Amino acid sequence: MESSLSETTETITELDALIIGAGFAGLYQLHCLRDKVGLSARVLELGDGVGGTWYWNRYPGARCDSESHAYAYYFSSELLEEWQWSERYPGHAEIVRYLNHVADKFDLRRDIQLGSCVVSAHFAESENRWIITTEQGQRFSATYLITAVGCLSAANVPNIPGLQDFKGEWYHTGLWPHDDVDFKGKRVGQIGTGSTGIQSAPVIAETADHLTVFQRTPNYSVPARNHVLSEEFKRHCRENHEEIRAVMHSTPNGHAFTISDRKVFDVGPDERREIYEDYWEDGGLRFRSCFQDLLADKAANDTAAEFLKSKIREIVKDPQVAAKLSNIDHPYAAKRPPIDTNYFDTFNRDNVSLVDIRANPIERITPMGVETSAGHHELDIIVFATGYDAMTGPLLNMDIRGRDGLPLREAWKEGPRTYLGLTVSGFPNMFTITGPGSPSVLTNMPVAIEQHVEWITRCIAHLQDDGVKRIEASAEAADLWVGHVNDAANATLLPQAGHSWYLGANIPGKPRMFMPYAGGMVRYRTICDTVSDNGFEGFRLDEDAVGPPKAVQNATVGPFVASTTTNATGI
Ligand code: N01
Repeated sequence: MESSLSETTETITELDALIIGAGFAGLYQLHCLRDKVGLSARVLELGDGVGGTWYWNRYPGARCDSESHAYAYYFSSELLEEWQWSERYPGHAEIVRYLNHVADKFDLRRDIQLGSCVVSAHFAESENRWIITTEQGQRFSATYLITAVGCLSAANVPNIPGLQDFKGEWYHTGLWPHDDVDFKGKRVGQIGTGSTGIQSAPVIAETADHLTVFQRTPNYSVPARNHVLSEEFKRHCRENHEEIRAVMHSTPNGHAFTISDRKVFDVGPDERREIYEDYWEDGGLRFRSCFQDLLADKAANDTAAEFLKSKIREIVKDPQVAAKLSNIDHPYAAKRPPIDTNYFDTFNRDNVSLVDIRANPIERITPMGVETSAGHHELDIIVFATGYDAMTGPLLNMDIRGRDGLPLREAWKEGPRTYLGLTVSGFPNMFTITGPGSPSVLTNMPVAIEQHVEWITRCIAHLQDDGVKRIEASAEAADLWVGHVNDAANATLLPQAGHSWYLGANIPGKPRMFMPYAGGMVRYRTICDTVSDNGFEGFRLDEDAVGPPKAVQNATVGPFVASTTTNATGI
């Protein structure tokens, strides 16, 4: 039931469920809670349109690295049969069109409030409700609070001295203006060479007078080999979506391709090189499916790393530039590996230069450009492709307080602690879609999102049916889960990229802790199902504890984790 209560001076809107964010996660959560469970629900969205990450990430070259036929909701056959993607990888504008289509098709807009920035959410224990306030001065009271804020939505603009005095224009890729930025005739500096920078540099270079790429950490990249989809492939997807979904649900990363059982040293050097060549030609994230032990065995990984470095040296004509680009210090795919369209080729252009800021760090931004320890670069535009305060940033940027007024920031001062990545001890009736401790960014995101949303929906429906007023993860369950998340990461090479955002290492002062769950989507789904099938193990329902969570205790990490995380990927 939704109602507005007039208080002395202010109005508070009462809801069953309040959802923060109108991206893939928030839209589906609204549909499930409103149309399947029958709750009054509302989405508050900061942007002026739906789309979440894709509403903001409109930077040049922004395109999803998941293949389009897998980067979609699979809960509705009708939707799968009526929507057709145009290219192998969907561009940001096409994804925004898709999400708008979903919002219309399921009549979601009437319960989405755009332009609404949530500043606080406090649990009022005496009322057993969440009180949510927005920057615009609105107040809401809800039984359930669901955060659908995305993992990569808190832009990280590095604190480089002098930025405020820069006389040119500057942009962060994750907050790209909706009016196009014109690079024509401009000297552009791009800071950052992660997945985003690798997508944007080739496109910026096409129109800029000059592009200077400031590289701190060189990166691997595999060609995306994007192309327009044939009518035959589109028909295949429409007619076989059950089978495609079955593959996506059987793989650790939620993609629509399977991973070879073969290990790197099962084959000799010549055959291995041929295999790498074939997958390089095929392109995209599939490259990592060629062997199953690339993220489990450093010696195996070294062979892929050397292959990819040799490709950089082949493509880039200037040996000094090639050396800077291929001087990569981490195992392949231990940081989220990018895919690209002409990234390394871009450095063969006359109007592109590479500056190694590992050797010569940026000292400050001046009114006219960027000063490194080796000299000054005059610029008209600076593009920060410097990433995000990932996973925890979007949650901690709101003032969320649980039982006894405990701030989430305090509860997580030594790093995020969740149970299943979906709930936090001390924060009753709150759910975090793709929260830290969930597989999320190590998977094809829509698959993880559908699973999270459906589990939360099942949980809330159970509470409603049984008249349970409050659910809260026990501290013991959260401890077990955090331990399991660490064990799963440590069974892989992922923590060996010491500067990765997976560890929070990109944000000064952020606690170092491997945040996503690296045990694979299949294992994760099984654990979540076991937890709910056993009456929500590890939770307190009202005052009664159900536990301890045997599903987690039994989820040992071993060869399964090592082999199945080989192809962990992000969005
Ligand atoms: O951010 P990043 P991103 N001075 O953090 C550099 C997803 N995604 O936006 O490595 C100088 O990976 C930083 O250097 P270093 C995907 O999950 C998906 O590229 O810290 N440089 C690095 O080079 C991805 O992983 C898609 O040494 C600084 C870069 O900036 C995630 O988003 C597309 C700096 C940041 O790389 C984030 O990717 C794009 C500083 N102070 C992204 N601070 C699709 O699938 C940071 N850097 C569409």
